[in-house]
Amino acid sequence: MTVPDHERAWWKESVVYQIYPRSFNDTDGDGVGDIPGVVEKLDYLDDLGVDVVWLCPVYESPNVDNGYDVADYRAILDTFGTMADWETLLAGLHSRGMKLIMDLVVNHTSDEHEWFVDSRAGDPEYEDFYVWRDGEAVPESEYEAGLYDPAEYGLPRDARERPPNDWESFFGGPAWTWDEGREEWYLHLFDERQPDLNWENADVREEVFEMMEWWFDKGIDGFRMDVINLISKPEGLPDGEDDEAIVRGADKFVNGPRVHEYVRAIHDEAVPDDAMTVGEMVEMSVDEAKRFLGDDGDGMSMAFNFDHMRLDFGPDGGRWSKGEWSVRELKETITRWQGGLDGEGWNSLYLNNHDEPRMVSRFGSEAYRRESATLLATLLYTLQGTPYIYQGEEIGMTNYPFESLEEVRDVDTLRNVEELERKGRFTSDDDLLDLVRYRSRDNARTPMQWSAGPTAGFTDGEPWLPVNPNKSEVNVESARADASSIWHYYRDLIDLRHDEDVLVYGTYDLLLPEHDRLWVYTRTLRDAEGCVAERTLTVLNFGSEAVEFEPPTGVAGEADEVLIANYGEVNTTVEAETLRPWEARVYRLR
Ligand code: TEU
Repeated sequence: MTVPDHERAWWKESVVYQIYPRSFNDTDGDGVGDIPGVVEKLDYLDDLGVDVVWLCPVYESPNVDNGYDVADYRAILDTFGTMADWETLLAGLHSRGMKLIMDLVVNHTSDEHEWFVDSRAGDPEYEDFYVWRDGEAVPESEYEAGLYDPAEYGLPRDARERPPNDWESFFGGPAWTWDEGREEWYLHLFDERQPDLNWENADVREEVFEMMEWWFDKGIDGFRMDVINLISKPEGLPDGEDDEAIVRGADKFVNGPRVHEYVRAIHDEAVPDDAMTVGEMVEMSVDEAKRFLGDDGDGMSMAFNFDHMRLDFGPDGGRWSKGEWSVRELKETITRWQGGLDGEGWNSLYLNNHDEPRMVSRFGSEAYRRESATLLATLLYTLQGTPYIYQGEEIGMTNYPFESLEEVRDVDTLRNVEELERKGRFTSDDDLLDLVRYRSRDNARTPMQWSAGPTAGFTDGEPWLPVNPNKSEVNVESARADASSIWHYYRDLIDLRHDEDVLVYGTYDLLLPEHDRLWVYTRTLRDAEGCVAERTLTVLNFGSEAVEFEPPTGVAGEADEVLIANYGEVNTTVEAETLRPWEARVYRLR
């Protein structure tokens, strides 16, 4: 056995499929996906070969942020179905040998959660469940000099008060909202209808642990933990100091002083040993991530980091401007995480999700849709870590050609664009729409394309977001009928991953680091004596032009088998060759 038992884990050997239920499959014709819709597609998921489903929030919610604003953690949203439907889903997954992880959103709740309703009303039991503070008085002179505008904080004209600190919300504008009733401000790192819980309060922690145990008792296999490294806020809530921070104040509330204590307590108190947890980690470095993961960490199985999602941020460093990314940078970033966590943690491998544009449109090429989608997949499935498929990725779905802001539902897009318009950032409507088409989270949220039918087979009603006009070309039905499709390539990659320990556990080593188009690396498993037991080579031509590949020493002339390739039959020896646009190959080395 090349991989020691203590290093093995079911979640390392799994492929995860992420479902955004609102957009997956609608069975009752209201235009919104539902849980019976997921149940209907269980055989589909099984055929694809995935092991785990991550279900985005399905809890009771007013849907200001599509379920990331939870009003009741133990109830299923009506639109999505009933608890009985959810139980059918879990049983259906388990009977097919698949597992289910749920979304844990506990940095904040909805303002409709009864804890907040009671907190707002000043009920002594819940008073302290959220982060309430007095504001800062503003001298009349500042108002007169035009340096202070109460309207900016939604306050009446005669107000002379600003929020307790200068933190900003991820969705634009101040992270504080004034509450008339309590005459205090409350903190919200996201929308004003998503107040942040006060983790300093032991009762809050206890409530969260109990709720998690309740779901584990129902039989779930793990949690994806939403923005989990934001839960600890520093004492005194100091102003932000870093002008380059992703939002003002992030240098203070990211990885706050008690974050490890809390995350460890979550795992000690509420997570069974064999469960899987994946933390969504905003602004996380490799070294910080190690403290959450691995044998000496806080108990978390793996982490999503955002480093590669920042490469195309604009010149001002922000998400809501557009910059250029390069293959070199992407390579360097991923390589840093591959090397950094090897033996000390575990990576989550993803290039898109419900918050990010579609990976083909962003990192690949819509003109070479099949080739680039399969190349990107080859990358994800031959790196160390657990690969995640975001619904529709397996058929190469692309961004949506938004024609107007009216087609957008996403609170993040709408609020941020409003804020940028206020600051006069756009030169024209086209300029604005360009950015929306590039960045909006709704790119990922348009309905899943099952067929070429009128609503892509998603619903019998009016879909809540428009269906991508490319549905006649890009859909599950036609992809499954075509043996050379992206869908079939995914299935082959997933099989390969299940068959080859080296692709799961092997160490990653980058070759040709200076090359600005080719991404070439080996994965190596060693036996107990340290001798190479298994080795693979991945060669990717990351671009739309043909490129000469000169194999480096050590791999030239090697190989006896091609494990997978996205242009069909290729030479089984590694030799100098011209690689075609977006060509990807994986060899087994001798
Ligand atoms: O996302 C947190 C997050 O930091 C981003 O990916 C976010 O979408 C973006 O930066 C917006 O500023 C998580 C969820 O995945 C997202 O859907 C939620 O909106 C957010 O938390 C709040 O719960």
